Amino acid sequence: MTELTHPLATVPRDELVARAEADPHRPRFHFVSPGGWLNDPNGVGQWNGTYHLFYQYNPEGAFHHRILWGHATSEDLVNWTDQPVALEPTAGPDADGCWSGVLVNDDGTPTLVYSGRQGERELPCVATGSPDLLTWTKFDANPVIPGPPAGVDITAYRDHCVWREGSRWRQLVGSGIRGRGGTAFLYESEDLRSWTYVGPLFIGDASAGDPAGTSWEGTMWECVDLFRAGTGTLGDGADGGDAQVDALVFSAWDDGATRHPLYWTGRYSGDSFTPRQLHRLDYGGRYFYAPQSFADESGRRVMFGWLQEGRTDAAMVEAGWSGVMSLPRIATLDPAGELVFAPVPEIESLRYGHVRLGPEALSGFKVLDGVDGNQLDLELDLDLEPGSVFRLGILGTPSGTGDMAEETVIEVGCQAANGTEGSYLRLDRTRSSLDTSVDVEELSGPVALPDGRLRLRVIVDHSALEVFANGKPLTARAYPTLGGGSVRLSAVGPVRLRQLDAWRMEDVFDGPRPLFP
Ligand code: DQQ
Repeated sequence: MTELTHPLATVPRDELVARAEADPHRPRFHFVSPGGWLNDPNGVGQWNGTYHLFYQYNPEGAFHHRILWGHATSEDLVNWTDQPVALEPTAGPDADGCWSGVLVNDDGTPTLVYSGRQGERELPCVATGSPDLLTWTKFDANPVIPGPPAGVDITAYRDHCVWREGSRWRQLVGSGIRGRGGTAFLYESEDLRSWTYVGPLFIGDASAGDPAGTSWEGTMWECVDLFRAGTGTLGDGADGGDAQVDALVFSAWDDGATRHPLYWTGRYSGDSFTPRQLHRLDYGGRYFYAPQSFADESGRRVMFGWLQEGRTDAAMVEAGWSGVMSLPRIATLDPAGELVFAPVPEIESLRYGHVRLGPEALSGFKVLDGVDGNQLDLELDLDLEPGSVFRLGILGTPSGTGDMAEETVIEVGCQAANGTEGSYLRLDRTRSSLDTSVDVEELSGPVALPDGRLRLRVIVDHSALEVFANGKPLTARAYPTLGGGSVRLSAVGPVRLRQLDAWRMEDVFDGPRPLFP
């Protein structure tokens, strides 16, 4: 049990769970692994009513190495039951890791398509499941695609999006073409095992934009996810607002650096995707990485993402755990042809201790009596006049001299009369933590505030933060050291609070969970 095989496995396995559970930064109503490392959501879906969440998992310690597929199931997307590890490396094409992939329904047979890693290579592999999806058998002739397309100089090649189209299967594999940009290679198959290369669905342009910028496409696209986003505008005004809009989601990667999730809106038709507009998926950048989505049985587009850590590798290893799964969020298309998000309403079942405030004009600082803690769900409805700024301070601890020793601040500014031009959402973490080793980079992005109206949703779960400003998400992490949970509102310029609703949130796990259920 305590056998250590990797240089970073400095915490004995039988101590990981206890350490993880004792960590004040560990979320209590987001899904986290029992201990050790978690990264991408995989194989997300609903099967005979039950939701399945597989995830990249290293139970050896809180570092990325020899990845297995952890597995959890849920009846409500809120409470999760750990299931046995679904996939683990074995001699052959996945000897060094079972990397990201998807779950599909092959005429009643649950089937996983994933990236097997051997040495430095990742290749597509297949496994089939028992009817309850708990036992998985790898296809005996993996990999199902022997290598990347011949004659193309690629930066990397992995991760899958697989769907049924007419009588055939189609598959995208994320990649990048050196000197050009990220891409998704399109394949076709009749049986999920024998694949014909069709061509690149669409090739991005890594020379476009600032490589340091928040919309840079990267040199490789990880975790490509193509879906029908809805009916709306493709952004050129000529479509009358009722065009079919498809979304191609990817995580921009460059030379080992996980940058940020982006998506193209456009039109998938035939063998290609005609892109129209590139958008940021989440203003938290790498804090909502490698998202994967599915249409549930009621037709909702449900997305999960991986909340990376903002503390040092050594701090993660010491903590015994790393990585948080986002709350499942529903993606819809707004009238401007962009995706907007909201946590699934099922999450509201965890709420208790309701406090309501408003209406009132805000000026100066207002500490919210009766609303504090580090497991909160806050809903605010506000009117901002042009030039005004609204701030919400969370996870705060007063310094004793009237100031705050620690506080994480969510800020929304209304910059123009119509509320659209220049208006923004910003997360200020400069005073989040007295621990100087944690990430405090500012995160921000544009938010339209039609007529100055802002609906703000803020979910606080210890170090995990999910903010939605008029549906635009900003996901991040914060690591306050003083344990404070005060909530403060403040305004510069005219800001009116129509209503604030606040709840505390229950835990979703009863206590320590075994690393190998
Ligand atoms: N993580 C996986 C890869 C994917 C990356 C490996 C994204 O398959 O490209 O754990 O975070």
